[in-house]
Amino acid sequence: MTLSIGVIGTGMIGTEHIRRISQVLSGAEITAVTDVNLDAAKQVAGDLPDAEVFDSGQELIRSGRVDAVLVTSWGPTHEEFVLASIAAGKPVFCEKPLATTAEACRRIIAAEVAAGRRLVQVGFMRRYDASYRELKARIDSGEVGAPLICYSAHRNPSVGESYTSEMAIVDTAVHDFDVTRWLLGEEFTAIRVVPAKQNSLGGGLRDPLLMVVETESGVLVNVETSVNIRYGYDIRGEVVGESGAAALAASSPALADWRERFSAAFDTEFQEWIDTASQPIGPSAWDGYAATVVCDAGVRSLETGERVAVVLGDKPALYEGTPE
Ligand code: NAD
Ligand code: NAI
Ligand code: ISE
Repeated sequence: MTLSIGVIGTGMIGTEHIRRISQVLSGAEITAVTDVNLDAAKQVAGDLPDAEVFDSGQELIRSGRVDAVLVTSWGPTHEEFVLASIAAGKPVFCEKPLATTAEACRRIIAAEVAAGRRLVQVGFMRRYDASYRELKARIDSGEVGAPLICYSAHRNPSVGESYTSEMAIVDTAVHDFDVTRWLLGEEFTAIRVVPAKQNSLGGGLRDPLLMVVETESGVLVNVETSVNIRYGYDIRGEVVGESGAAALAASSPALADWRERFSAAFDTEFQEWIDTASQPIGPSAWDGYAATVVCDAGVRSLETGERVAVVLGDKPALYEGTPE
């Protein structure tokens, strides 16, 4: 059966995912699109064989032509569309972040728990990247012994004018929080964010940032965000254990952006979602919530210079088993 997908947000990543679903992957078609910029949505629909343009995300979600929803609008709109999809009983794939505050994520979790089944998947595509999967297999095999320290560098060559210092945490490092939490299989308990000497190419942003995140067993995760480091898009990771160390393969030469680095991961992520949308097995609303709680604490740490506790509360039974 072909899955009919409605897409909310036909910007940069929305059009990228529409291309991959309609041209690269199998088992799904794009039957509906919308964007606050309706002209952008119409233009995208014009290139598709059978996609209807809707005036709003809410109308798209209600449509009988939509089996499943893909949310690729900007972060502050995610909560509204994810909640409406749950209310309609439709699977929803939401690009990161699940929502921009922990409170909003809790409302999503409450709605999904009340629905009694998983409907939400969050776009943490690094878990689908071959080099991250290999690193996790090496850690899980015991090759490096018990993990003690983890390094995660997240470098972008440049960012847009609307990018703020806080976005290095909530928009960029959110990936590092999710993937290291998944690699280690542990929740975080505290974070401290320290601005480094300012990159003069960054137009006044507090960039780069160094973050030290603590896990419940005491592992330290050191995250670096550098979002104006002109040489390219570069993602690095290493786990140091009691008896060894294991690292991601470096991209050489450095790449242009996330599209190039994670294209294959996005393909794997979306093929799995298409195949399992009615009972999703990828990153859950709890995973989205856990990452956003760390982001909230990180922003407070950046503001105050203090170490800030990360407090998640109880995990509903619906999400047992995550992080894997
Ligand atoms: P973008 O600004 O290019 O696109 C967002 C689109 O959403 C725009 O076209 C905008 O008009 C539309 N939009 C905003 N509010 C809307 C609403 N209420 N209803 C319908 N459409 C609405 O942004 P982007 O770079 O494509 O990012 C979108 C999302 O994808 C963000 O959540 C971002 O964090 C995420 N993202 C993830 C990755 C990744 O590596 N996984 C990479 C880039 C972006
Ligand atoms: P974008 O700004 O290019 O696109 C967002 C689109 O959403 C715009 O076209 C905008 O008009 C539309 N939009 C905003 N509000 C809307 C609303 N209420 N209803 C309908 N449309 C609305 O942004 P981009 O870069 O595509 O990012 C979108 C999302 O994807 C973000 O959540 C971002 O974090 C995420 N993202 C994830 C990446 C990843 O690596 N997984 C990479 C890039 C983005
Ligand atoms: C963007 O939204 C992403 O998600 C990319 O993966 C990340 O590298 C970039 O910093 C974000 O702005």
